[in-house]
Amino acid sequence: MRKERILIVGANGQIGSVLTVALRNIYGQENVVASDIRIPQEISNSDPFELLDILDAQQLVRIIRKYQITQIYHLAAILSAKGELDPRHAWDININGLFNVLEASREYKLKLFFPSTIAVFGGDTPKHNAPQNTPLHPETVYGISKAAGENWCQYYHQKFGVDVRSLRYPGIIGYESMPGGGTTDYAVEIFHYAVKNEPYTCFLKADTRLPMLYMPDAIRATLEIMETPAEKITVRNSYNLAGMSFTPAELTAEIQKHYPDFTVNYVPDFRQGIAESWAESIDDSLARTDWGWKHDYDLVGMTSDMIAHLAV
Ligand code: AKB
Repeated sequence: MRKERILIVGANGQIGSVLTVALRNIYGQENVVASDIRIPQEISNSDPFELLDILDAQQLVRIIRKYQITQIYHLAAILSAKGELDPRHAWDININGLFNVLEASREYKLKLFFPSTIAVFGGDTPKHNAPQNTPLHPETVYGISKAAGENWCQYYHQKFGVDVRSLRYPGIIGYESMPGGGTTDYAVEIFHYAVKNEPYTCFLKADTRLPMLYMPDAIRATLEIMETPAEKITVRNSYNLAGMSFTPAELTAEIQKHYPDFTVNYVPDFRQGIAESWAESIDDSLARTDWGWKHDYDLVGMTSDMIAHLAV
């Protein structure tokens, strides 16, 4: 059995920073190389770390060779809201960055994890229980790039045998790290205001229902799909993945069980339109059948765990 040496691209991000710790616990600190375009704030816990702009294919290959990498978790991306502010840049990072990773995976026979998103769905996707296989007409540059990325992953698997696995993440909520540039970010920010007993201004309308997943479930799903025997993976573009769905009003009501005086006011901005183009809930039955996916956290469990960790 070959020893796994893992490279995480985008290791400073919301998911990357938590996934790096989880992978190091499994494979050993020295076997999990964190990389990002910026040096992490907590440099003491970050070794081994390499600076990497994912558009720099030569640097990527240098790192792969230096550490004899066997797996890549490619988490670097520009998310939905930020992508709309500079579509060309978002396309460049999300697509050309992926190309560099796919090419390296082909050449060095690496196993690859590619995160996709519920943003691949568009206004013509069924709102409830969005199916695994449905026409994808995304309405953001982020969604367009991820839908294209899913197809490129499937192509590299079919043409070149690259062992690529992918999940369509819903909004991810966690206490360890902050999201950046997404439409579901409110569901993390709101907790940081609640525990300080400060009012929160939400950029989505109170009744905007979106699919969400708690970080421990997201990390476990990621580890599980990567450990599943290849013959059980029947989807090589990206698996639907679900945990819970709620509105800002429902989340506020749940938080108010812990902080009765907590208040939220609603000032929707351009992110409202993005949210309305996405499905409200997701059918992830194929992930459950193929590799045994099962979420642990619902709205009640996630809320009390978030507060338990964030409250001082
Ligand atoms: C976003 O809001 O852009 C992301 C996502 C759902 O992929 N959190």
